[in-house]
Amino acid sequence: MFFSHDALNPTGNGLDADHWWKGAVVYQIYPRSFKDSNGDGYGDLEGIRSKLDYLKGLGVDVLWLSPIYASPQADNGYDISDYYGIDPMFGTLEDFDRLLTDVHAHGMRLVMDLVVNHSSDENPWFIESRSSRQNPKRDWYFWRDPRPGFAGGQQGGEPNNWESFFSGSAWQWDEATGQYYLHLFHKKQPDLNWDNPEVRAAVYEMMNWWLDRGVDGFRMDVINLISKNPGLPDGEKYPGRAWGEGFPLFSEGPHLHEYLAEMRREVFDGRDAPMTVGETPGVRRDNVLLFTDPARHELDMVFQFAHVDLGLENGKFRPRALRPGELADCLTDWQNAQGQVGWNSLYLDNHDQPRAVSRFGDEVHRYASATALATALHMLRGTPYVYQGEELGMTNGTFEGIDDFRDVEALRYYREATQAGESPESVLNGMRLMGRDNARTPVQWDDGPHAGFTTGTPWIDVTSNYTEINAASQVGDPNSVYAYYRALAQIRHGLPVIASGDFERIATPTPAVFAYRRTMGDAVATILVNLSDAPAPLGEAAARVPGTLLLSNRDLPEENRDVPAVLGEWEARVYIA
Ligand code: ISL
Repeated sequence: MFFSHDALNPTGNGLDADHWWKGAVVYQIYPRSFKDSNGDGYGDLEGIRSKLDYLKGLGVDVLWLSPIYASPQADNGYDISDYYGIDPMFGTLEDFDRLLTDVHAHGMRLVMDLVVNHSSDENPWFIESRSSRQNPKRDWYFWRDPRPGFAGGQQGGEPNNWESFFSGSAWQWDEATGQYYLHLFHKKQPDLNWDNPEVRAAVYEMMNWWLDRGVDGFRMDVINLISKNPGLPDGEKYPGRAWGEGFPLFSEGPHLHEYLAEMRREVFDGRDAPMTVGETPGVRRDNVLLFTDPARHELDMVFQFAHVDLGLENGKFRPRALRPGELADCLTDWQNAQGQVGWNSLYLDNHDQPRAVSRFGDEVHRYASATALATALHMLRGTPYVYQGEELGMTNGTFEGIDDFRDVEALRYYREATQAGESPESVLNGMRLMGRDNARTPVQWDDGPHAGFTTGTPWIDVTSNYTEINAASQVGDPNSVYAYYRALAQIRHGLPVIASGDFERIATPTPAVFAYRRTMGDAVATILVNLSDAPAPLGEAAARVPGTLLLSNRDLPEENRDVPAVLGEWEARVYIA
């Protein structure tokens, strides 16, 4: 790589304390797969604490932890049975406090996952709610009688035709009290009824408790789903489909923004600028500023899904190849939707997505494509998120057969698709491409047993390429994916134009090139990335790039640092003026 530190501003990126999160790089930790300290095969809080120097060295500012609360782990912790407790798999509340203190001592912040669209069915709130129809918490969840003319539990008796995200009906029959309850995800994840003010008060109390303990903000799971259309009507029915289209009836419901503004007042106002990021799958572009316009006092930023959902028209596990330029066009549309008013969360990888280098990049040109994608993403306007292992260029997992998969979504899909007659091998292929387990294999720390993740037996197998791809071999290597991510973080910290400048797409002769400009006053950064494995001409764009080379994923001798006529395969360059 080439990186010229000289262009960086020694006094930082110019953001004030209230907007610190705009200049930050967030690192997502999926704790069960990050680092195991006690040999039980699951990552834990002490494991995270042992890697804080590594994370600080990478240049990240914020750690977001996927859920560590007490949980039966039906959906790996996104099913919470005690919002005030740590799951024993991860440690204790004392371990948590120690971790938080150490994170702060390293000059980093810690953000918790907030999962309050639903709880676990083992949460005392739900246990009470389910205990009788008269229970004071009955209305904390959605309980409904069977559809008229049907017996409870009979097929067709579900109160409406909504489908669960993990397939099958979104309703579960409960024999004891003779009603169904709603679960948009797994049946062990009953949806909380946000229209009940007691529910909202209980959630805000819990959030305040964690903030008082010292956490620095929340990532809010499926927060666009918390207000359902009253009456829970049937969704539109399409021929040949078993379930109706429930999504428009439970996403961005009538009270969503009222609740988010209320949460802001009850939890965040008057504090020291905690960070808030909503996970908002399926939110329409035209509506995004309703969440992120600062004047509305709701959220700092949201995760949109359009780019990770590209090519999935035939179903999540039946992806088609993307057209050249499709990813860049989509990212551009969302930059423009946020404009100068809103703020983006920039991500390609997370714990629900296959590895970006395998999906959008090219494992043959692994270093080049991982760094090209990272350049394209991290130089955009918004806050960049790095998912554990992404900074090493970790790839999709190696799953030979069904026994190698762990994810509840994938296992259920396999059962249903094979029962419907699809060949097991073709179902498995879809899972290898798109399954969430791809992101959940252990972080590859070194080339020792189980990649240094655990001294025991890991809960999910390490990917077989760990002897080649691992942190130990990359940290000291100036030409590693890790070193490149560190440079990207330094640029965000040291260049106001990257931290908060405007965005403008630059036209190029081929769709393979993603070219754009960031501007702020007189400062201009120009980003040129070839997102393909073939050389690509820059055309007229090459003549209009001011300044000098700041960063490239190629090791360029001085005579090759001017803007070229053609970008090589997966070549990335950033110029600064
Ligand atoms: O990965 C998905 C299924 O294909 C997404 O639809 C995902 O379920 C959606 O993005 C919501 O994700 C979040 O909430 C889920 C949890 O399983 C995911 O891990 C979490 O990120 C339910 O809490």
